[in-house]
Amino acid sequence: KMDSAEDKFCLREVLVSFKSCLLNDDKDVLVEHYLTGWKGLVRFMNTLGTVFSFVSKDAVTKIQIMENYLKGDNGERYRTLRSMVEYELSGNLVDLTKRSSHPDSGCRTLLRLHRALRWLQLFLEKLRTSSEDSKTSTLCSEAYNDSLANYHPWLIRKTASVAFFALPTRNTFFEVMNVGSPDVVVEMLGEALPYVSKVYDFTQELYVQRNLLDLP
Ligand code: 1PZ
Repeated sequence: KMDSAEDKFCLREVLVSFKSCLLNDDKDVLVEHYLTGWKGLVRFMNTLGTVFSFVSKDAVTKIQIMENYLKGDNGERYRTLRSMVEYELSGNLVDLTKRSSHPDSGCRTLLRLHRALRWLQLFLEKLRTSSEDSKTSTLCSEAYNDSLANYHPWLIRKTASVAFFALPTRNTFFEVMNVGSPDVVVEMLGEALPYVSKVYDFTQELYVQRNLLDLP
């Protein structure tokens, strides 16, 4: 079937990846689909302009690190978050206090994406419940200050807060999502965000249990 909308970017599909990565009654997460979701988010971010390329570059680097583990000799151990954590911890493959022999463990790399997912969750929830005249830069920096900013040094916080002013208006933002009218976007977010929350909550719980939330 010919469908020109098919190859066009759509945020709905991206958020659906976060639904499809949930396994075993939300008690595990498939790494491959988690990364598919992230690649979609990066694509979306790149449509917002070059100002955000310093953000997407870091996300791409981290996605790449995780994909290399998946493709590597021990790829099977990286199939789900639970098995990755189990494998890396039991093999002493995680730097717990200082980056040294395992500076780019799957656990610490995924933690960075996990913290960023919290930002995304907060930001999209703010967008969903915002009024038409809300400023995206304000919503974005509020979400950032309540999440990622706590882990970033001053220079990155400063750069991020300047970049937020380059964000398009709420309406333009909704248009680039390529989902439909603002009403439809709001509805889609209401359906899809619970899946992002489930993925976030599972990961958070796993990291709390194994005491991994402060990995350097
Ligand atoms: C839609 C507008 C996009 C706004 C994005 C808001 C987040 C701004 C964050 C800017 C930080 C990017 C610079 C890289 C920072 C890294 O030092 C940290 C820590 O990694 P380490 O140095 O320890 O290896 N990286 C991160 O915190 C991961 C940041 C990923 C950001 C992805 C944002 C997701 C955007 C989705 C857009 C829909």
